[in-house]
Amino acid sequence: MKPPVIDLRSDTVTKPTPEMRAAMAAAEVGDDVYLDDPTVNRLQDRAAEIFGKEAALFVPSGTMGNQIAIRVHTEPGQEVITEDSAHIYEFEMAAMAAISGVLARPIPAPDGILDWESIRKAIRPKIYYRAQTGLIGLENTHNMAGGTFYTKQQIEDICNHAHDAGLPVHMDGARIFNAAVALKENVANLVCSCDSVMFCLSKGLSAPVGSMLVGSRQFIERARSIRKLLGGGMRQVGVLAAAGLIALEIMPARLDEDHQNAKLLAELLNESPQLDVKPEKVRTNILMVGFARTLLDSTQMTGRLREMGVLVSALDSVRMRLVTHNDVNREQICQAADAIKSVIAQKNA
Ligand code: TLP
Repeated sequence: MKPPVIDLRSDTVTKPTPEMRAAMAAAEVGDDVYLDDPTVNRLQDRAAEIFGKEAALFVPSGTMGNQIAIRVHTEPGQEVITEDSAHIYEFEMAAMAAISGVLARPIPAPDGILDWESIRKAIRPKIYYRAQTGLIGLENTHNMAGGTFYTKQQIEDICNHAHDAGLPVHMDGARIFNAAVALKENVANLVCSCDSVMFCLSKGLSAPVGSMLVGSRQFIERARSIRKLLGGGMRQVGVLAAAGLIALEIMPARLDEDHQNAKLLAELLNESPQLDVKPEKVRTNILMVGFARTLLDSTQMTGRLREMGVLVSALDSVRMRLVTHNDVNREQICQAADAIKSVIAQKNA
């Protein structure tokens, strides 16, 4: 029998747990466009409560959640300040231009973590013929920087200054629970100064589908109508919300295991002098690995690993991303590290 594939491409690959499947089968449902789905309503109430915000909205994807937030916070012709490898800028098509008529104003930041000084310099002067800054977008954890995170103080500093300047702050918190767990911080405290937060149920929390937007009641009311405009008004979606409730209530408590696995993987790979890994920077579940010195390109690296049953994501020709999650255990992490080392050894031979 072939051993199971070890899929480290992303935590989006997680399958619903047996508890989720049972809850999905038993879910009470109704038409959510009429606000009649009791399970969706329960999920939204719990998300608002856990995040310490007035209201929440279930959305089909993280991308839709972020884009709804941008649309609600901005006017066409404005700019959104983001870090220059942020998901809203790099991986959501040019959705903010297509849907909201705004431009991204990307600025680089060490480890993907912005500070007020760099944001302040990117804010446009209030002159009528200049595009106006409409929103600041932060990402916690930061995906492309390797799961780095903002602390509560860093977020608060940016938000306080932004609010003084009359600007809202949206948090792309696709993996906000990973940040909260790594920081040993309550998630509501972590984001209390943000005007809106999107977080994903479908990544490390293992739900099959869905993300949440949280914010003020007024923000969520507007978000609900933009969701409908985008075709995201769902009907008996309590079957998904039931899995989402388990993701929200139960799954954050186990994320530390993923963080430990990512650290272990980083340490094992760091034993190879031909790989660039920084174990000290691995604090959550994402690990970036440079392999230029192996003289393998990413097609060779990912292809050979695939043949050995290990899936990884190529970032460019000499870097790959490995993400740990609920469907990969410690033993499989060791097997994946062995597979990567043996691909390098074959090349050297
Ligand atoms: N990230 C995916 C890919 O799109 C890169 C992944 O495999 O990591 N914000 C952040 C920070 C994300 O990492 C993602 C997905 C999203 C938003 C979008 O979520 P979905 O995929 O639900 O639209």
